[in-house]
Amino acid sequence: MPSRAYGVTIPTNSKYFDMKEDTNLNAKINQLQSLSTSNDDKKLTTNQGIRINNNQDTLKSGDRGPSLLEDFILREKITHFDHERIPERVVHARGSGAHGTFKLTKSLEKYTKAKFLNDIGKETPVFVRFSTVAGSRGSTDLARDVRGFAVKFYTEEGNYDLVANNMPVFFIQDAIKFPDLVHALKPEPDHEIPQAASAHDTFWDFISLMPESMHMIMWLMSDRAIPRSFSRMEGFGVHTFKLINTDNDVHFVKFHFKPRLGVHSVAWDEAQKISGVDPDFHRRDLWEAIESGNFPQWDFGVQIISEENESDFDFDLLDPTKIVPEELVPVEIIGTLTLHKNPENFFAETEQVAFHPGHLVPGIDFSNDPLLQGRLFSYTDTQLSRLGSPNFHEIPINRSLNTVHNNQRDGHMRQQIVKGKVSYEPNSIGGGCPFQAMMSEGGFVSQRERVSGEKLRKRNLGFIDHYSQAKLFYNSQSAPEKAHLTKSLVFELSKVTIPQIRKRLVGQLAYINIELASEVARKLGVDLEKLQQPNHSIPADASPKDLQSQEREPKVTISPALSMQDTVKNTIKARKIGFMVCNDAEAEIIDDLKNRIEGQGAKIEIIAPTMAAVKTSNGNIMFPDHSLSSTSSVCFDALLITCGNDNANDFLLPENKQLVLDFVNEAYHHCKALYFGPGTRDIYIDSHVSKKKHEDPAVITEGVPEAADKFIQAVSQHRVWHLEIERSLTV
Ligand code: HDD
Repeated sequence: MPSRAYGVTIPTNSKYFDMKEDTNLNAKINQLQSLSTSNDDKKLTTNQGIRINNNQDTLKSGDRGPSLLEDFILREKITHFDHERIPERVVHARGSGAHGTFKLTKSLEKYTKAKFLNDIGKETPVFVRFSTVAGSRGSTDLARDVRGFAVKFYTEEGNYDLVANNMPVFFIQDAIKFPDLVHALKPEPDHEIPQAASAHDTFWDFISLMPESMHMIMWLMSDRAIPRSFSRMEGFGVHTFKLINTDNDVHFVKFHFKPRLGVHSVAWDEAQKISGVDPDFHRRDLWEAIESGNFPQWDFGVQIISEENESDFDFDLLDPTKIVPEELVPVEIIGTLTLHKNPENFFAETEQVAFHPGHLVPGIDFSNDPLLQGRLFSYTDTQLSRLGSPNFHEIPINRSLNTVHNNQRDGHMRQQIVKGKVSYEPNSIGGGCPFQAMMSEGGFVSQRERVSGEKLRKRNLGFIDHYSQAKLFYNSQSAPEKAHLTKSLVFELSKVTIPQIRKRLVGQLAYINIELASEVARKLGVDLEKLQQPNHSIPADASPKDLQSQEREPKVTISPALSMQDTVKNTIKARKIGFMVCNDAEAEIIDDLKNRIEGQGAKIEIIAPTMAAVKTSNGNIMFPDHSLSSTSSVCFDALLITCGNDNANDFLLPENKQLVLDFVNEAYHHCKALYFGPGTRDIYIDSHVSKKKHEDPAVITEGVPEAADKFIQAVSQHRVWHLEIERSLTV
């Protein structure tokens, strides 16, 4: 039915309404739909359901006032508005979510009784929220930061949350240090600067005194911290968890999400510019990908380790600053995660969703990782202050599909109306209900584990090798990745104002790789030779025997799985390609390129000199998506440019030419694929591209054989990072 607002009729076949037609319903989405409402074709009411006749004028004494206190419509509206904010998350405040489904493709029944991991083909509804960590709710998506990757599985046995990140390790080994880490990372408390950035004194002060962070710092300084999109990031459960089967056998497990589109990142210079041009870059990408049917997908995988093999590694499995290299324990793919539906309402779903690593189902259990153990306290606690009530599980997005039956009662904003007199156990009045479930009925039973030991605050010596895996990560990177990592360390530390902190950090780098440390030292003006670095990783009371135990030879020194260079590069699906077009451009070429590229799942957006319609060579009219001044090359994965003949080339007009050259030059320096179509010779000649000295597979000019295929191939490779230096020398 068409809807009307102020005389404007919005046709029901518009995109807006199309996206509301769900072809991807699942049990959770059905549940949410039964709780949602729409204002279409409805009369305006107060919160008490009374129809409102005039929502534009306050009730006044005479038409020039004063306003009357009795105006309950005004009071209700303003009171509600005054209270419509809730505290943002203390970390991970900036986030974007989507609904989807997890489909099991390989049974894990041998290892776990968790039903959603048993029957091949089983589909479990999920809600996933991606986030940055440091910035506040309105901060940029492109901050250099870890990304949260929190997945709520609405299983038939209750909610299971995998509260993961896009990096497989963490900064600290013990939860007791989390508030210190976060205080150091967040804007400094005196002036609340900087927003969403780790490049400041307090963060690096803390890190330079925290050698256990060095492995995570390698990840954070790599391009993994500036992903191209959420759909091109890996996800990791970080901790070692346990799987338990029906015979109560225990296996350790590490969880992985591997993106079908590969792991790809933008350049740091690009990230900073995107933060200005489109701070919602990742959120927009996720939303648009789902709306256009390019559903983001990940393979879900596990690394399984038997209890007997727990001590086989040169690190402790409980240490969250360590990975289990895939070369030692391969990742077995057991299912697919697909995100296919955007939320209907950001606040109701993405903002109010409450994750918790302690939301478990039978068949999955915690390990004794001290970081995980502390998290188990923190997440419920934070929801109480953020969502304001112990009834946060009743908020629609948090409701389990399994109905909830217990004796918990009352509290702020209680929704469920539980019948009867009984809210205690044991009882006879209620016939003993609700009954405890036996293990065979799906009752959760914690894994039986023998524990003994003195009560003490001490770290196990198996946790004190802080550098081997930092080295493993650095050594596994390709040359361009190493260069980016070095540059970002220089960038971050150049923002540190206290020389002592910079020196301390360079000293830490020297334990990882001396060339890396020397290069960073040189650019910071630190004299590496003069640094006398205490090894902070060794506890003051460690004995010589302890020190020896640190020097265990790592079994793996290079891991190809850690380099983004070795990722998936066979698709242009969901890529966003800018097509710069002006009047008289050859229609045939535009149509051909557009059809081919869009046929492979990428999206073309037309950029014209202005927002005025463009008339192509055959007289057809094209409506631009952007004008030269309303977008930027950093919003696109690649550029195509085509114009009319040189005499009538709008791109060469004085008001446009510099903007066009900026577009082309910037895309070139960010190592993107460029296609120069007919009429672009002058632009090519005047741009930095023409100064290149060698063949460049990602610069395609009209007329070369199979130009379109070559362009598509170049886009699928993401970037020509190996040509970055050559491309920057052409300035
Ligand atoms: Fe955490 C949020 C992931 C350690 C305390 N965390 C939060 C979110 C993610 C993670 C993805 C956002 C969830 C959402 O989208 O709502 N956190 C991690 C990972 C960690 C980790 C992978 C280490 C392996 N976190 C960690 C520790 C503590 C916390 C050690 C405290 C002791 N985390 C929180 C929190 C948050 C949170 C304060 C803020 C908002 C929330 O929980 O719901 O409780």
